Order: sequence, then structure tokens, then C-alpha cells
Amino acid sequence: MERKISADLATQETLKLAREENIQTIWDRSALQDPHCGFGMLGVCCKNCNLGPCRIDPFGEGAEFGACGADKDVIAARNLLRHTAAGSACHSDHGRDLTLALLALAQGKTQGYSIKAEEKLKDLAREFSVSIDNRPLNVIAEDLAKKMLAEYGQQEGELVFVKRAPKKRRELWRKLGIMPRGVDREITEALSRTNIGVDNDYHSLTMSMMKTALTDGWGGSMAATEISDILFGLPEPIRSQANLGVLKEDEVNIILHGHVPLLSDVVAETAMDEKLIAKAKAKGAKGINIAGVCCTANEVLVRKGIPVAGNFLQQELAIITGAVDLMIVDLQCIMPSLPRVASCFHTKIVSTHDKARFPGVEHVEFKEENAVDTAKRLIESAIENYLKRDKSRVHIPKQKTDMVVGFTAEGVFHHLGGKFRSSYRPLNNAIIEGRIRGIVAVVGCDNPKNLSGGSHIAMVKELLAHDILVVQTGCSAIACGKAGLLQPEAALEYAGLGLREVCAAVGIPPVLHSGACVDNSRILIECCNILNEGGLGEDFSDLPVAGAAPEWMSEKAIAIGWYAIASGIMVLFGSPLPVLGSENLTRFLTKELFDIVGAGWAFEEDPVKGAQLLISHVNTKREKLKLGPMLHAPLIRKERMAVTA
Ligand code: BF8
Repeated sequence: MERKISADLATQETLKLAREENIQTIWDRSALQDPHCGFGMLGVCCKNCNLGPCRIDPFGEGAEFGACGADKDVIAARNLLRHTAAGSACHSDHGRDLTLALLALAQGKTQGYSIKAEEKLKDLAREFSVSIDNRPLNVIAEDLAKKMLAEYGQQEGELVFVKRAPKKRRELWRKLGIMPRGVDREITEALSRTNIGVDNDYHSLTMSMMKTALTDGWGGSMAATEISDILFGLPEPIRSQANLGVLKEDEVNIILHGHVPLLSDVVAETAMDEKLIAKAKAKGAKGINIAGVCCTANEVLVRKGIPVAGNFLQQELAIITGAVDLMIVDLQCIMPSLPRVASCFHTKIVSTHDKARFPGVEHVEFKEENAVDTAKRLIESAIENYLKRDKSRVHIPKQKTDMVVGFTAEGVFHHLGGKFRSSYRPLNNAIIEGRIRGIVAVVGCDNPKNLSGGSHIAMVKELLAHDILVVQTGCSAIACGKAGLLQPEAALEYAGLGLREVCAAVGIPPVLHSGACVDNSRILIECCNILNEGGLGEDFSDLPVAGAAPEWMSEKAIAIGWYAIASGIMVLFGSPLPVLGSENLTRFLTKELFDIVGAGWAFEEDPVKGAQLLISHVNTKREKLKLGPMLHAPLIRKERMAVTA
């Protein structure tokens, strides 16, 4: 089967180089998996116990049940719950790492960290019933961190952040029995339920998916975002650039790759040290260039304007430019192939997180107490390695695109309300008056099964033409950044007239980059703020909003999708969840859930058709709210990016 490659020219160029040099990349490996296992795709294989592995014949000709008697509904639901638990665990552990770092800072056990957002720390402390009165910041921070850590293991009660959700939604969660108690408790329960012979009902397994994922969105991810803001500062709109072209031929190039900003932020900061820059110059480089890949890129991008070398699919390609002297990785979305690709070049890879090891790769354990020393040591090793760079093998594509990023729930107050009328009123009014049709979060991964990046771009352009304000995180935001959609000027080219007016009045792009995947929690808060402002209903399921992940691949994306749906926000995935082998479960997820939680799943591979489904969902919500017609007709787009290129 002929594989689609990428919408991105830098990717195409570097991939060609890889093929000329016989370096295997994710596109080659993905093609070798064709045809992908049909049982796996349909979700009807089970290897949860040693009676199996078992699989159900989707055509009804072979086995109807697994050896234990599980049917396709139970098998598909159990599998999906396991994915949900793993995705939630990943985000929540990220949040835990940050909470532990806040505790270490409070106890004076860190190097290079400080409280960067004092007010936010105090707000959070109040939320967690930690006393503020005349107490030193570190004491407040210590009590707060301890409370937040204790909540991970909470056995009864409700997560504190859940109080941020609308009352109606909280009541529904209680009524349905999906109100999350503690992060660890729900994830453990999910794994327990999926053992052989425990939960054998796809309905209750689905309820557990939502309860588990709610611990992510309203627990671990939200904690990760809040504490990152406290430790590293609240993002503000900032200019930067994206794509492989941000690498520099005449500088020491260091790539930060992974997710948790604890090390990456310190490395970015330390790289500005004059002594280190002088050392780099002494070795013949003009300076030290830091660039990011994946979500850690988004973390240092939205706070420091550090450029992004690429999204998930570009991690191998960054090395193949021959210009990367050091790639520092922590965890999540780091391809196990990286050391093999790096072995074709001078690039050094260093792993830094105990949970993410790579055979044969140097491991420099990162600890908060010596963060700056570790960062210096790593940067010095990159400078040394620069001397080994073979200049004749350096091919940096020229593509790099300007963008404006860093829009948070707090920031929208300023950017849509103006500094002197900090309020969501102008945003709500723009929706009510029909300038903005609604808001769609287009998020998630890029995937070699798609025209990578292209699906995000095509979907977002279609949404913009229909006056939908787009908010983004993760690799999707990087894809749209590379395509020039994160610039204020993009509104003139792609947005419908109403959205264009709003963007022009405030000077914002029509696509708002809100950070990393854990920062999808910011989007939940934006929805809370819109509801609190009034005029658009009283629950998330009333709002003209939706979420989409056109190229999802990670289990984390499943968890995000689930917590959005459990919160009442409909979600569209570009390729189906592995449930289609069970008609009952598929119907439950894509239809019946709408009557239970006010939202459900939709699957559509064609991104333009997917956008149209999202638009029609937003229109339905507008009608239910009895909002008037849109002020302007949608923009007729001459070009609709073909997804079959
Ligand atoms: O957490 S979007 S490929 S990098 S999983 Fe991974 Fe997907 Fe990218 Fe960030 Ni999110």
C-alpha cells in the first residue's frame, strides 16, 4: 500500500535524505506493519490472561467468545479501559513529578527553581484550604504540595479541582457514580476491573473509563499545568518559530525532547550563561541553540519562546539533519529507535528520567537538587560533541515559520477583553452575536498513518472558514504553527469575516496555542470561565464547543478524549478507537452516551468531513441555546488541502 507521508516540506526533504542513506524512520516501520492486525484494530483480541491470547471472529464465522466466555463487547471495553488507565497514569505521573518538585523547592532542596507565579500559588493554596495568612511562601508551598500529593492516594471524597466544574456537571458525575475520588485509586480500580472475570459488562467498563479519565483532566493534568505555571511562570503571548529550520549550522544544537519541563526549563535558562556561550565559541561555534521536540518543546515555547524543531514524527528527522549535537530526553513519546538513528551521526542522546531508560544510552539522572549543575554538565557535553559534527553531512531544511503562542485561560481575559476590561464578556458576546460560531480544540499527535500534520491543517482551515475559534495543544499545535496558522495574519487569509473581525480587533491569531497536552486542562478552565461569564448555558454540554484529535496515536489521547466527553464535550478522532469489532460498544460510545453525559465519540478519517461534523455539532448547540444566526456567511475556501496528496 502506498503510504501518505507528510504535508510538511522540511519533513519530505529530510525523509528523502534518510532514504538515500538507508536510515529507517517511523514511516518505513509503519509501512512494514501494513496491513495492521485486523483483530487489534477492531479491539477483539484479548491477552489479559493465559487462557489466551483469544480473538473473536468479527465476521461471526469463528470464535464467538474467548476461552473464559468473554464476548467481543467485554473484550473491546476491557482493552479500551486499560488504554484509558495507562494514558491517565502517564499524565498524572507527570503532575506528580511536578508536585514533588514543588515540595522539594519548598524544603530548600532544589537548585535553580523559584516561585515564578506567587499569586497563582496563593490561589491554589486557598483552593486546597491551605492557610495563607502572613506565612512565608515556602511554607505555603510545602503544605500545598503535601496536600496535593496526598490527594493522589485519596480513598474517598472528591478531587479538589472538580469544584471548578459547573454544579450541574458535578451532580451528574455523582449520580452516575463516576465522580473521581483519588487518582491512584481510580487507575488501580480500572486495572483491577479488567482482570479476567471481574467486570463483564461493557456499560460499567465504559463508566470506569470516564471516571478514570476524569482523574487525568481534573486531577493529574490540571496539577501539572498549575504547578508548571507556579514554577516556570504563566505563559504569555510570545513570538517564536517552528520546524527543522530552527536548527543552526554554526551553533551547538541541543534538542530538548519529552514532556516534563523540570529539566528542559533549567537547560533553556542555563544555556544563556555567558561562560557556557564563551566555551562554545572557543570550540568554533557561534553560540548555543536550544530547540524542542514534542510537548516539552511546547512547555519551553509558551513560556520562553524557545523554538520548536518539530513534533512527534520529526524527532528522528532532527537527528538526520546531522546538526544535533545533543538530544536530552526525559519521558513520553520518545521513540525507542532514537539511539539507532543517532548511531548514524555524531549525535549524543542522554536519558535523564529513571522511568525512561534506553539500552546503550548514557543516563544522567536528573534530580531537582542539582538541576543547574546537571544542565551545565549536559550543555558542556554538547559543546564537546559539536567538534565531532561532520559538516559535510549537515542538511538543515530551510523551513521555519513564525508564530505567536502562549494563550492561557487567564490570558484570554486580556486578549479578548482588553487589559482594562479583563473579562470573558467580549468572547461570550462574540459567540452570542454570531461573530464567532463556537470554539473547537484541535489537539493531539501526528501519525504516519495519516498525511502527517496535513489532517490538522485541513481540519483547522475548514473550521476557521466557518468562524470557529480554534484552541490547540500538543503536536497538533506544532503542525499548525509550521503551516503559518498561529500568526495574527492567518485570520485574514483563513478566517470567516466574523472571526476575522474579532482577531483583528485584538491582534490575536485565529488559532490559539495553549501549550502541551497536559494543558488541555486549560481548555476545561476556559469552558468554565465562559459558563461563569453567563449567557451560554449552565453546563459544558450546553456550550457550542467540541474537541478533535485528527491524528491521535497515544493512550494519553484516549484519556484526554474521555475526560472531555465525561465533562460533556463531544470529541472527534480521525481514526476510530479500537472498538469497531463490538457493535454494542461502538453504538454506546458514539450514540447512547450523548443521552447519558451529553457528549460522545465521533470518528472520521477525512479531516474536512470531520470539521463539518464538528461545525454541525456546534450549530446544534447554538440552536439549543437559541442564539441568532451568524453575522456572516462562511468563507468560501478556494483550496481545500487534499488529504490524499
Ligand atoms: O503529549 S501530542 S505525540 S508529544 S501524546 Fe506525544 Fe501525542 Fe505529541 Fe505530547 Ni501529546
